[in-house]
Amino acid sequence: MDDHSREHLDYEILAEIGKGAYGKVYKARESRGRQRLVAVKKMNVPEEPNAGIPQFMIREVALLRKIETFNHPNIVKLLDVSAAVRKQSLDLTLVFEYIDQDLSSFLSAAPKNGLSRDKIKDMTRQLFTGLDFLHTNTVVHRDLKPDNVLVSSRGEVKIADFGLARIYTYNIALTPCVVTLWYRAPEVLLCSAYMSSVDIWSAGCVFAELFLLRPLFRGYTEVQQLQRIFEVIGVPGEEDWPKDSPIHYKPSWSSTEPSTQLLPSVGSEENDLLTQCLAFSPNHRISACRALTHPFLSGP
Ligand code: 0RS
Repeated sequence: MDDHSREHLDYEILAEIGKGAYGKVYKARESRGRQRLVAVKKMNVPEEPNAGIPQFMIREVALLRKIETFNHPNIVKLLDVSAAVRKQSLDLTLVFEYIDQDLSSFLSAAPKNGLSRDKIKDMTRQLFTGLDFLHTNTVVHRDLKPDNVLVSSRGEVKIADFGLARIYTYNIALTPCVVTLWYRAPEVLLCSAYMSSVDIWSAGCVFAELFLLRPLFRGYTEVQQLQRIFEVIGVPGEEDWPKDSPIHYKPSWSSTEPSTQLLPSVGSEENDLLTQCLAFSPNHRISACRALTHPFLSGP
């Protein structure tokens, strides 16, 4: 974690751009050298006095740095990591390249008649390429959404805010902020075991949003979120319900008939890919790697 062979980046904070379970993110400028814009993420982990840096933190940061060595175009670039031990806590600072826009601002600024099919294809392909890379490296994002998908001025799509899941879990009880449920996979809403397929669900929701320019499933409680989902994909059979969920299956949910096409206004290739991303059972959901070979994404 501490790297004596290299100078840590000096930067000047310009503005706070985000706040959450992760701590705070600031827009900043390098003080020396190229004076690039950077995103500085400051995290604070409570610590047992004299316990040192927790093992999980070392592991997660080591994985982030390993991932950085691949220099993947669809992953936000990590420039520097530093840690400082305070009296009762540990301050972790990560410095990333700064990307001009997040996807939610990009979508708000999109033409009202929608994005072109080619633009959607290009952005979705980049999103799945980034996810495939993360999953190949055993990283599950867990909270993919338009706020942490960044869009550069050159049209590059880059995934941010991943790989520190355990540090976040540590902080989550301490952050009273509202978290969005809109991109959450059913198994997460049902408190069942989960894996990389949760990101495919989220990516499917983002994919649909590129067409709709509004979120596909907008629930304000876990139950309401599941209802919004079942209205569109149908109610799963009892055999698909996770056995380990504390929420029991209610056959009465199956009152509504699901739509035959998830997005009635778009083509069959797009709907087919979306259906495979939004399969209720994680085992039936397409992988990022397979999604890239789907006719909608593999074509010209
Ligand atoms: C909700 C409307 C506002 O370059 C932004 C960046 C931005 C970054 C960047 C680079 C690397 C992060 C950000 C990052 C790190 C947690 C994060 C959580 C969410 C997003 C990024 C995270 N909408 C959101 C904030 N916002 C304005 C619109 C911007 C705009 C440009 N460039 N972050 N956020 N990692 N950790």
